[in-house]
Amino acid sequence: MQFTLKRKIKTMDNREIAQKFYKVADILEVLGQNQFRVNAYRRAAQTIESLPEDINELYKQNKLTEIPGIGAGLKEKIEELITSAHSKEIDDLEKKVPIGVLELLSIEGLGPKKVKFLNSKLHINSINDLIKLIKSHRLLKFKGWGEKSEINILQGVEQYKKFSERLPLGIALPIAEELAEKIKNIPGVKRVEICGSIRRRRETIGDLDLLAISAHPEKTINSFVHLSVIKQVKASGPTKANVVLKQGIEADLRVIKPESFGAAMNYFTGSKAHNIHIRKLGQARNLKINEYGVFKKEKSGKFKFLTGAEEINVFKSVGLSYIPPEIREDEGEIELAKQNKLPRLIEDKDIKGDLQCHSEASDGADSIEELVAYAQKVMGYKYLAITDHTPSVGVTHGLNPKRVLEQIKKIDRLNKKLRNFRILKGMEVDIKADGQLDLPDEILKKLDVVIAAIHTGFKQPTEIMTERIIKAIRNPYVKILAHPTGRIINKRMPYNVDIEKVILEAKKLNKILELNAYWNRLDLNDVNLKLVKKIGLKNVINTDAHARVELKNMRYGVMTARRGWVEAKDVINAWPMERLLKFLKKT
Ligand code: DGT
Ligand code: CA
Ligand code: CA
Ligand code: ZN
Repeated sequence: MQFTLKRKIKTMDNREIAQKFYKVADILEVLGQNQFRVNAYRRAAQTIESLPEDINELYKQNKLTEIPGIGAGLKEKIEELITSAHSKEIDDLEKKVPIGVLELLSIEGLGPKKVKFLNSKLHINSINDLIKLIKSHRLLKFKGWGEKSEINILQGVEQYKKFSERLPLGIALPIAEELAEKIKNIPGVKRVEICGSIRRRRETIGDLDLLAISAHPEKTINSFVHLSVIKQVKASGPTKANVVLKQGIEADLRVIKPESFGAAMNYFTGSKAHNIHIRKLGQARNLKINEYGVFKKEKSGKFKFLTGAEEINVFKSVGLSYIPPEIREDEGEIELAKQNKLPRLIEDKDIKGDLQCHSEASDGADSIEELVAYAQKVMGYKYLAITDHTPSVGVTHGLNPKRVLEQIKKIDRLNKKLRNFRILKGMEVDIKADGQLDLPDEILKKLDVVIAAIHTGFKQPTEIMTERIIKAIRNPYVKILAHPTGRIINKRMPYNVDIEKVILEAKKLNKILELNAYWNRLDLNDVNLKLVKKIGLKNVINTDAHARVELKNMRYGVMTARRGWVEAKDVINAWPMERLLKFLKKT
């Protein structure tokens, strides 16, 4: 018998190719190239990012040009990237614009035109150059730049620095999951768990904390630090290592003895405040609790090992019921666990449908049929609301009344053919600057679910913005306010809105504030969700998917809901459809 050894060539996956294309679009834009070409790259990147299939498979089946927006030129680039991880033309482009210049694009308020000006006229090549320039006030000599721009740029720089320290959960979690898989494949490894802020599902992540059980700790650490995803090894010992990953985030791996694994999981999951509180409860019972286990202080003064293999026993040792990681923040969970009164947090399997997604009728990538098939077969849902945009949302090809009526007919037709599933007729109607809705009431009243949302005029002062939103949700047909604060994690602050006032008003009107599950929105956040819970308002968790695969973002919504102490009974899309429809009619 003969074995052939195939050398593994590094190829790029969907996400990596999409990122490359986004970068090319930025470079072309800074170079002042044809906007059409810039858009082609950016659209291709978006499409590839949300493709349900592995682009490497499409390549093998010679189907790349079947991807919307991929012509011969882009196909060639993708082929080069897949087969060699490089493309001559892209490499050359990257040499023309230093990485520091592209970084300037991440600063709010600095678009490609301004960056091009700063780079070509003033030789600004990095954020540090930019700060020096502002401090010298040389910029004031140029037309179009004033003291206001100086202040804005400095604020933008501060914000960018703050943002770049932590990764959004939606980026960090897939990285951690892939890394954990790789560690599991190291010979001798028996178990791997992701702990730290990721396990608590915080919306941004500082570093990854991984724990493992292994038959050969030292060998395992040695294999770990040699994984191809690791860029730099900062520290490495016989049972632990601290590394920097290719994606820029740090990771700690600790190999733990099986008898201590549960205690270590508890310790390294945190939060620190929660840990300190648990340890104090232990002290009151003469127990020492640390990452090795729970120990009892004996009369001799020595400590005797009691337990450590199972995490739940750490809680039991201090008289608590098991506390889910998402709420371990020392914000009252320990007191409730003592009385066995913790909320029953919502789970993925509780979700029965999704009430916000976009079809190709507006700016989505897929047809209603494709979205529905995915919702039914992959997500296991009973219903899906199609909620396309309305015309006043600039580039989304929003639906005017005539097209809404056509879409309603289409959905009625599709529903006749479906079994055990219903498509709900919806719209995400834009709230204009004055609080008016972008569709007339006689159209809205024909829909099963109307969602209102802000898409423009983000800079209004608090009072005006708050009134604008409240005016919109007073419309009797509007049931849900989408992404209520408008924040984009690590990119855009919430708009100026008195969200507490909106929450109180929603309560009066019996309207619902969405928890938007799109990975970089998570809006409402955990803090606001707790406020919603406190005043007894219901929730809805929607993905706002613009392609069928994005329906999978639901898990980030559920994670955030759990952090906000949300229970399934309060989430309207965790209800059976009949109850949901009754509720929507009544509000
Ligand atoms: P991050 O990485 O900033 O997103 O947040 P964490 O929570 O993952 O924090 P990290 O990586 O510094 O530490 C992981 C866990 O280890 C943390 O959640 C609790 C535990 N821990 C770290 N330092 C201390 C400490 O000084 N005391 C106690 N009790 N626990 C600690
Ligand atoms: Ca961490
Ligand atoms: Ca850490
Ligand atoms: Zn959209």
